[in-house]
Amino acid sequence: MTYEDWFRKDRLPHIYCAGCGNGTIINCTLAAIDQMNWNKDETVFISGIGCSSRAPGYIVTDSLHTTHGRALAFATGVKLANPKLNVVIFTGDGDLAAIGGNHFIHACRRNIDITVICMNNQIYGMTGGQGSPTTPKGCFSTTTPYGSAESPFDLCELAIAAGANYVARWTSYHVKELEKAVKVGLETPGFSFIEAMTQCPTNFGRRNKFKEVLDQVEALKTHALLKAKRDRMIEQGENIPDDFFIIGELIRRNRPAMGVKT
Ligand SMILES: Cc1ncc(C[n+]2csc(CCOP(=O)(O)OP(=O)(O)O)c2C)c(N)n1
Repeated sequence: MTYEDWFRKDRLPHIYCAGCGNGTIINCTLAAIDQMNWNKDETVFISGIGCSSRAPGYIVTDSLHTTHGRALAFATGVKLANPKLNVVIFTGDGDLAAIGGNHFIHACRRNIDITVICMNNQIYGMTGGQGSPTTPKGCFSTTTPYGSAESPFDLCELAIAAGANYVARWTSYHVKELEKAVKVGLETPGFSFIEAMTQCPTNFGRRNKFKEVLDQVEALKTHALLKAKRDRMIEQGENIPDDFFIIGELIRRNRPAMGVKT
């Protein structure tokens, strides 16, 4: 497990709650990065603000822990100033899609050669559980005490529509698939977006009737529908329940990209 070399052990203990899925996603990302044979001096991790955005602090390379929602603006600057660098972003659903939403669509449109890992726990974790743009309809948060009345964003569909070259979604349950998807994202020139659905037992689970951490992981597993199966169901005219989400590689293409190594 050579990817342990990437951990900054002097920063432990970490801030994550017991049962949080973020560590799993960081592990999957580092396992993928470790297979790239990248030089640590040429690899930069960038994040905004949130629990998920604390991830770069636990990694030995240089990193930028920036302002809320602005990870992609900083990452764009870093990559365009020095295209030789490998730039990886950790972000949360609030950081990326609420305050950072505009940066997200434009980074996809520009198709900057960076890889974004979004830990989607469907809530603002760090600030105590406010609803985010991905909080599912009917779910409880401090700002939706009667259940969210809004339709959530599908972050992957957004990234595809805005122009990203590579888009995939997995969960903290699907560790092998997630690791592989991150690796393909790292290898694909242009903007790569990997959404990792994850459990937040403290702020989402407690409010949404998940008594145990595993109940929430189980829900991620049972509500995840493989893209190929979804396509078959549509062909056969079957209904896809509203509370299901699609997992798998959702797009891989070769649009003109910016900041690609020459
Ligand atoms: C300009 C600004 N507005 C609001 C905040 C407060 N704030 C910090 S983290 C956060 C939300 C984090 O949610 P998310 O990005 O989903 O990450 P998580 O903590 O769930 O991983 C907010 C609103 C801030 N730091 N800066």
